Order: sequence, then structure tokens, then C-alpha cells
Amino acid sequence: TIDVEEVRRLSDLHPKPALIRFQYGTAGFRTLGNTLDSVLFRVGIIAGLRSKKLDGKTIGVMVTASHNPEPDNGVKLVDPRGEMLESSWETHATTFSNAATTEDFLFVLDAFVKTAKIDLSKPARVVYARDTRPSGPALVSAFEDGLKAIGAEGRDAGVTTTPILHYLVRSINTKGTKDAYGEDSEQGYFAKLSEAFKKLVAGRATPPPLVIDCANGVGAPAAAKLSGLVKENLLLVLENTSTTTPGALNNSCGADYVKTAQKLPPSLASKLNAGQRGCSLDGDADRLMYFYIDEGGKFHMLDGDKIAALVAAFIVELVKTAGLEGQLNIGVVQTAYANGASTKYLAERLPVKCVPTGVKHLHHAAEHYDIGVYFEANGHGTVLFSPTSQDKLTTYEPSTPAQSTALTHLINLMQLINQTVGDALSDMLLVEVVLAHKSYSGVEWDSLYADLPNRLVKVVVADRTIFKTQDAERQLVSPPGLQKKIDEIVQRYDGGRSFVRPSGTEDVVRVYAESIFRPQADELAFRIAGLVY
Ligand code: NG1
Ligand code: ZN
Repeated sequence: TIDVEEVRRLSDLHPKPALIRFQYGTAGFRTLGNTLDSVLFRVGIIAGLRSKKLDGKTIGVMVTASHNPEPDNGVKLVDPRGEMLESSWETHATTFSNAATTEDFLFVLDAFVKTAKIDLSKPARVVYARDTRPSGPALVSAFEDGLKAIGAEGRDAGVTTTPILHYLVRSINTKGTKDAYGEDSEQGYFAKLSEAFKKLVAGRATPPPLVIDCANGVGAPAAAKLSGLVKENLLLVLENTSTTTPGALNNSCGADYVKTAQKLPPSLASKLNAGQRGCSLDGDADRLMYFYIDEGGKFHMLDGDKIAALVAAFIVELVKTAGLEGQLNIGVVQTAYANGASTKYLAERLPVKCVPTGVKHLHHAAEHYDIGVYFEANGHGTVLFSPTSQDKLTTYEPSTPAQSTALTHLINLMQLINQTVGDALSDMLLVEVVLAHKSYSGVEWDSLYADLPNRLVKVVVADRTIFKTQDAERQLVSPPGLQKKIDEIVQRYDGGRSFVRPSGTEDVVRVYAESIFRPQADELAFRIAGLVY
């Protein structure tokens, strides 16, 4: 049973701020770090309950606000296979977080344990980590009080990346089984990635050094560890590694800056030679953006869509060379934010599906293929190999040396890719593998297709909840009549496309627009924003 007195005592140390309504959104709870103390305490309890409900399987908890500004923080739960929390529990987490007082909270807790039929005698295990935000340690300590209140066993993974935390969860839960994912330590993660990488690029020319913008976040120490392990095959030059400088995190740098501003972070201006590849991580190292500067000094961005195109085409080719064409169905999942030119390029080669924004939608859709490639335009994505494809790849008998080589590459790719969630470091090695195999520099990669000029803007509105969408967010159904007005404007632009949706992580409405000419894309975004405002 629950030690009510102990829960009451600890809960009183973490009172809910009045007037704030919390919500477990697409990225968990995310808001100003200094308002989240009670949320973290209660997340400790819910994580313990989730573990008990799943018979003591290890649940993950990540304390991060990713690409958001440094004063923000957040927390999300990770299910036993390293995946996002099951949606019904998102609602429970929201309910827990909004109980106004300790007594209300005790009531909600008791009711939940009964309706969810949680056997409190089961063990509870939780592994948790945080990014480099200054608000992290205090929030983790509130969270640990939650674990203590429910009697859960905690394992502190310290300061690490979001994808490493997902990796740990899956590795812990599959330990000693036939699905063993990897050794359950950060060291195990780096060893798995770097060994697969080395096999995949063995014997190939060493490319020019790769500059990594670490966003002054947790990607910096992680990339440093990786750097030492891959240095014989790939030189990594780490920039924006100031994890302790106040205000530096994600400030004019990082993957979100690059995607939104469509510019090189100013701090890299003198660090990148013409033609040299660079990439940016976000604040928790689950997003990746590539870029290069051409001979004329022009910036070229290689975003999540370009990564998807590069990787999907490579996998299709390997599957074909291995003699497995037609035996494995390969597909790509995107959101409405995918550049129209990328969708066209991909759809000419393989099935492409569009789903609503949010990693869990992409992930679930990708699970329907034998090999599912998913990327958000902002650089979050991965590749999933279904159990069927894993079996097929490991038991298939190639009949020629060429087939055998391609098969070995595919098997090594399964090891290289973090299949639990998008992972900037794993994706970076994946990109480097494809570039090495194709002998591509950024220029050849970029020329797979030409991006349609586009613009993404935020509009602050009085109430974003009145914006409701359908058709994978490409159409508004509410406010009534607005979609018709949007359509009327869009059709006046060459190759025009635009859509409006409420953000799931910020209190804004987002407007996306693209057209075949840059000024038109900007003008279209501006005009649609005017309709929304
Ligand atoms: P919202 O705020 O719902 O647009 C943003 C990103 C998502 C996803 C989440 C989670 C865009 C346009 N949206 O969601 O793709 O990454 O954050 O971090 O990039
Ligand atoms: Zn992130």
C-alpha cells in the first residue's frame, strides 16, 4: 500500500503553484523551469506507478526542454522499449500535475491506483537523466522525492542526452533476452555506435573534418566521448561547447536556430571552410541539421528532409543489391512541414506517408513498414527495422559476394541506428556513412533535389485551442471559414502551399508557407499569418 503520511509529508515540500495549468503535451511537460517543482515530484510518483503497472519494468524519465531557451525546462516519461509514454497515461500525468493541494493530490492518487488496478506490491524501477540546464539539479531532486514517496528504485544516469536515456531504458529491459539491445551504460552506447560505424566505413577515404555545433548543451560532452572513439575514421571538431556559461544554451546556435533562421550560427562564421560539412545538434542532442558554405560564401542547409532522402535512397539501394528487393517493404514518414520537393523526390522512389506533428505519430507510422524511415524537417528522426526485417536480414543467405557485402552493411546499420528515438549523434554517423559510401560532399548531397523556398512563422493568438485541424494537420476545420480564405490566397502563388496549426509545445499558432520563389514564400507566410492574427 501507499504510505499516505510519507506522501503527504513529501508532497507538502513540493506545492503546486496556484494559477498554473500544466499539460503533458507532445514533448511531455515543458515550461519555465522555476514553475516545475511540483510537476517533477508528481512525475516521480507516476513513473513509479507506471513501472508497477508494467510488472516492474524500468521506466525512463528525461528532464530537458530540448531546443527551448535556457530558463525553460521539462520532463517526459519513456516506456520500457525506449518509446514515448503510452497516450492514455499522458492524460493521467496531466491530472496528477494539476491537483491543487496535497489533499487533492492524495485523492487523485488513490482514485487512480484503484481505477488503473495498480498492484502496489510490485517493484518499481526508474532510470532518469537531465540535460545541462541550471534548473536541472533542483528538479531532479524534487523528482527523487517522488520516487521515494512511492518506494521506487531510481537509477541516476546523470547529465546525458535524451537519446542515450532512451537507449538505456531499452537496454535495461531487454538485458539477457534474445532482443538484447546493448550494454546498459553510456559506455555501452558509444561502443555500439562507434563499432558499427567503423565497420561501415572501413577502407574508405577519410573525409575532411566535420564541425559540430553542440548548442552549448549536453551534446558537447557526448560528442567529445564519441570523437575519441571514431577519430581514425572521422575527425570531429567541436564548437559551442560552453555548457556552464549562463544563457549560452541554444542561444543563436543549435539545430533549431539553423532550421528557423535558415542561417549559419554566427559563432561558426570563421570555423567553416568553403565546402566543409558542419552540423548542429539541439539542446538535448536528439535533432540534427547539416549545412555547408559554398565557394561563393552562400549557406546551404541540409535539414531532416534531406537526411531522409539521403538515407532512404541508400537503404533502398542496399536492399536491392542484397537481393532482397520486394521482400522488405520500405517506407518514409514525414509531416506537413516536409519540404514539397523532398516529398516529390521520395515519393518517386518509395511509399511516403504524412502524419501529424510529434515524434510518436511518426514513430508509430514507421513501425508499419519492414524498414521505416522517419524524419521531421527540423532534424528529428531515425530508421526502424521491424522484427520481421531483423529476422530476415540475420537469416538470409546471400548468393553473391556483392549481395553478402550489402547484407553486412544493412546489419551494421541496424546497430548504428538508435531505433528508440531520433538521435543526433547516431544520425550524424549514419549520414557520414552514406556520404562516405557515395563519395558525396555536401554539394552532391544537396543536389538530390532543390528545396522549395519556405517560411515558418509563429503567431501569438488570444486562444490557440480554437484552431483545429484534420488531414495530418494540413487543413483547418476551426475557426470556421478560415481554411477557405487560406485556400483562396494560396492558389494565387506559384507552387504555393500553406497550412496553419496550433503548436503543441508553445503558446502560439504556427504558419508554414512554401512557393517556388523566395519572395513569394515569405509574402504568402506573411499574408496567412495576417488571417490568423
Ligand atoms: P510544435 O510546437 O507542436 O510545433 C515542435 C516541433 C515538432 C516537434 C516538437 C517536440 C516544428 C514545426 N514543430 O512542435 O516537430 O519536434 O516541437 O519537440 O518543428
Ligand atoms: Zn531535442
